[in-house]
Amino acid sequence: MKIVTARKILEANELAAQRNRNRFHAAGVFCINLLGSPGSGKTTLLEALLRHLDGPLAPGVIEGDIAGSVDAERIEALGVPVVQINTQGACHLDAGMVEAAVADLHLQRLDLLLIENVGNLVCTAGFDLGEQLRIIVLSTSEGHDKLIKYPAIFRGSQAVVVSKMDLLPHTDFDPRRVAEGLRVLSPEAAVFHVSAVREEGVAELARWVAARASARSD
Ligand SMILES: Nc1nc2c(ncn2[C@@H]2O[C@H](COP(=O)(O)OP(=O)(O)O)[C@@H](O)[C@H]2O)c(=O)[nH]1
Ligand SMILES: [Mg+2]
Repeated sequence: MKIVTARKILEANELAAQRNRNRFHAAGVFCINLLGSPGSGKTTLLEALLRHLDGPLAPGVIEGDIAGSVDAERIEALGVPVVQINTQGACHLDAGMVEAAVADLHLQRLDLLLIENVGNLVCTAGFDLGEQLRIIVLSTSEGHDKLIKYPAIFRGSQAVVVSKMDLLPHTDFDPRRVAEGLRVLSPEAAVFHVSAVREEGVAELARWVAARASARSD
């Protein structure tokens, strides 16, 4: 019987992530891993962000889902190159899946690659995809206690988008608790308060993403 340990899987992932990083670097592509719970608003945020990134940055998207292609269809409708990964049950993307998907994108034509990970706050945290930046989307309807319950994913993120701010008056979500949690888990993380449906806070996030992307390519 052959037993493959989690350590070996993670080592293989790290090698694939490094290959992805090298390819992104060679092609001048800035890569973002977008994380969050199912339904936190990742795709809606991506759509809004893509509408605001109408400057010189050419974007491409990888959509990660267990099954289906509804999110990729939403991105395709915006005229943005997109590849859908179906993980067929796996609760996270890994670097090998991204490596395979990238083969279907013309990396040389892109400046920015946005990867929407599978909706999950646990498994996604442990798999480097070769990205330069992790952004986590936390919606006001999920509760501010998620930083206490899922610290690893917040510890590894450089930005938190508090989404669905339009719903704030209908919830007990306290944005100050997010700031408090981040002071411990990721003090340097940027925080954005966004309502994608009202297009509020999106321009600020788009400017920050564009600045980070161009800083890396200088
Ligand atoms: N009220 C409100 N609803 C939102 C917002 N963003 C997304 N939603 C809704 O939340 C649900 C899940 O959104 P989606 O973007 O598909 O989430 P994902 O599963 O994280 O990609 C959909 O019904 C969206 O219309 C927002 O800013 N405000
Ligand atoms: Mg989605």
